[in-house]
Amino acid sequence: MAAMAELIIISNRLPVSVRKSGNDIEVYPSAGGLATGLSSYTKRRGTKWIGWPGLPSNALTEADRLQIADKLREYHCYPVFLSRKQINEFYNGYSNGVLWPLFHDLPAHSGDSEKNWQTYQAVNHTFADVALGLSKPGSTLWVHDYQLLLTPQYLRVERPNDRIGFFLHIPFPEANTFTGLPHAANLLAGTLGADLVGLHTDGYAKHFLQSCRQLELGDVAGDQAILPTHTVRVTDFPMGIDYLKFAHAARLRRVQVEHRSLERTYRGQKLILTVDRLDPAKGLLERLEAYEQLLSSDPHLHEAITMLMLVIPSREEVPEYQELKQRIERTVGRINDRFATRYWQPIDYLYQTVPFEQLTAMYQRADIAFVAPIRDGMNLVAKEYIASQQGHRGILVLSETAGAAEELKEAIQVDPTRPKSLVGGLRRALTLPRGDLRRRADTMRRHLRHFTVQRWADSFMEELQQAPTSAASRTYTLDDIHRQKVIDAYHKAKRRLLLLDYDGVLRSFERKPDAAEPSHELMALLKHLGQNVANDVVIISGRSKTDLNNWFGTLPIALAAEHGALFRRKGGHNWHKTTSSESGWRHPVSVLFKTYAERIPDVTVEQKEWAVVWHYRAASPYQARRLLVRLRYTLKPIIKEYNLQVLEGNKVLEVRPADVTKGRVAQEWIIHDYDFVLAIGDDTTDEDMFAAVPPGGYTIKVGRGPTLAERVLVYLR
Ligand code: ADQ
Repeated sequence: MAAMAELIIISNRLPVSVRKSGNDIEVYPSAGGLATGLSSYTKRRGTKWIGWPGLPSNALTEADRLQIADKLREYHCYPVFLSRKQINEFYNGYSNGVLWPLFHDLPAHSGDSEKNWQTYQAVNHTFADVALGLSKPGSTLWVHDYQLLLTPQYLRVERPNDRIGFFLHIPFPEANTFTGLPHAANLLAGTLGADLVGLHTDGYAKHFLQSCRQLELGDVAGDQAILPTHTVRVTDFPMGIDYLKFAHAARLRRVQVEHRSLERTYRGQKLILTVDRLDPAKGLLERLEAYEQLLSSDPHLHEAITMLMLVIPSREEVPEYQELKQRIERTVGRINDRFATRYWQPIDYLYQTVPFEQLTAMYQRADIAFVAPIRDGMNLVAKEYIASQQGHRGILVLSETAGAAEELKEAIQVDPTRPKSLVGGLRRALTLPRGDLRRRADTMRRHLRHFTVQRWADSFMEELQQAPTSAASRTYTLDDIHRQKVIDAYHKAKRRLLLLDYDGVLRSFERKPDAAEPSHELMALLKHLGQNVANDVVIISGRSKTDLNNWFGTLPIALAAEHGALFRRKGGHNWHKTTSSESGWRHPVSVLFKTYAERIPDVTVEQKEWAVVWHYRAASPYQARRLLVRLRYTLKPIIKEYNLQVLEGNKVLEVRPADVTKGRVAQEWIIHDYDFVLAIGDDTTDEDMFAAVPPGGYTIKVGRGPTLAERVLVYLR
């Protein structure tokens, strides 16, 4: 865990709930995933958790409030009191009537009124004010979820130098959907008050950045949104579970008792389990209908299977949720009426919160977990089920549209909107061979054991601590004054050298490297600069000479490929190599890279003339990161033996001879007499180039992160 300043967590609800009984206030912990993940932080002095305690303030006397605040303090919690009207407009109205459905690709229901939006803003402000009042400048502030999208910005205004993180627990919709929202730009600008925005999947992060682009909020480069005031990193942190808690639950006596009771109830039956909050996004009706179809088409299953549907009450004040509850219950009734026999009822339906012991006993007993939300940010139930399974016999049927599907590839994945796919998924789950079940479950379990919720919280915190504070990035920002200085120096100079990186500098990143071809405007600009006899323009890139030749071969500029292993002078046709190394290293490195690439989808191995590259931009970031740890380790002896270097670029791992650097190739030009040298780069490979620039030259890094460059570029127009 990184050393850290005072931590303030801000979320709509606290990790404890408050109940009023008579004149007394009772506070009891409600151990959700978030509370578990953050428990090692919340126990420390200086950590405060701010949120609504769950009771409208109208129902509370002044004495109640004092009592609540007093009791909450024992849990490091601090209340934000909200009136019934505020809860109606901010929570039920705007958060759950507008944002929740839109973010889950569902039709919005009530709540899209100006009044609700006003209250949403005001309440977000109140959360920020309470947090500011309880913390000192220099704190770390971590805001959670869609109810508080504007809070980071309100905090930022008062605390330009604090570290502010934001995590979204629900999906982020496609940019075209999001930007259709009347206040989309305000909401996004609000969230961009943070230094780090975390989402469950890489896809959601992409949608977020794409929305920034569409709404012209800052410049987007790689996974960063670069704003005039600070740079925001937007990336995925898939949330895990408290693995050991579920894996070891079977040892608890109360769990064993529950389990035995379930064994008795469902003796001889295949048990299909569903566990969800009551919510339109969870696709409960669709699942019921699929089950009905299965029973009607496969009569041999009658009396041999049961569906246990556990529904946790949620947002009971919202009319749409009340209606949904009635529809679910009617459907359950209808299916039971249609198929029940004297000895068997096809669906057992429970509408209640159940204690942990009972829930895990259900997970253990279930043969199939049927997790088929229409859309879900992550879905922890899927993960909890896998972790709880003891006999390696359980199988997970999982929506491809749940965030968890990106990690749990071995689940039987289904399309929750297609009844055929749901029924097919259930049928497959019922007939999968035992060996196959075991293999799938083992792979998923290994993943979950590693990527726990504790690790999730730690990695978010570490990343947040690494983010440069806003003030630091402002100090190095290429502001108007400095930009003018560079332009003036350029005009005064007689011999100029421009050293330019390509990807991430002249062109933004694409998922597939081939797609990042230069625009017509860029080509025209390079041509214009190159034609000037006073200029030497050099593109120094990690790309192959073929790519560079194809794109820039006809321009009057020089090219350096493969991070400086090869270069071609302006107007020349021959490529020269800079390294003195032999090529015996290539074979062992390639074999290793290929072996690792086969373990996960969407990783590719590129063979360059002087490098072998492992590309993982398109792969699941978590799986890729996990493999990278091992890959680096296995590479070590080879690196030593052949005097190589490992280079970690933007979602690439590259191995090449140690004497190949952008700095070394830059020397081919720098040794000549220039009175203006400008180098622009964006990643660690460009640091060698910056280091080679003589005093008086200009070095600019695009994006954030530690750098030798003199300035960090904010506007790239
Ligand atoms: P939820 O929509 O609430 O969370 P989920 O991730 O499945 O969905 O978490 C539900 C939690 O409630 C689980 O930990 C489960 O054990 C518990 N639970 C469910 N039914 C229960 C019952 N009847 N009794 C007791 N406990 C029950 C939101 C997002 C998700 C995202 C999480 C975390 O919608 O997509 O995964 O936040 O970020």
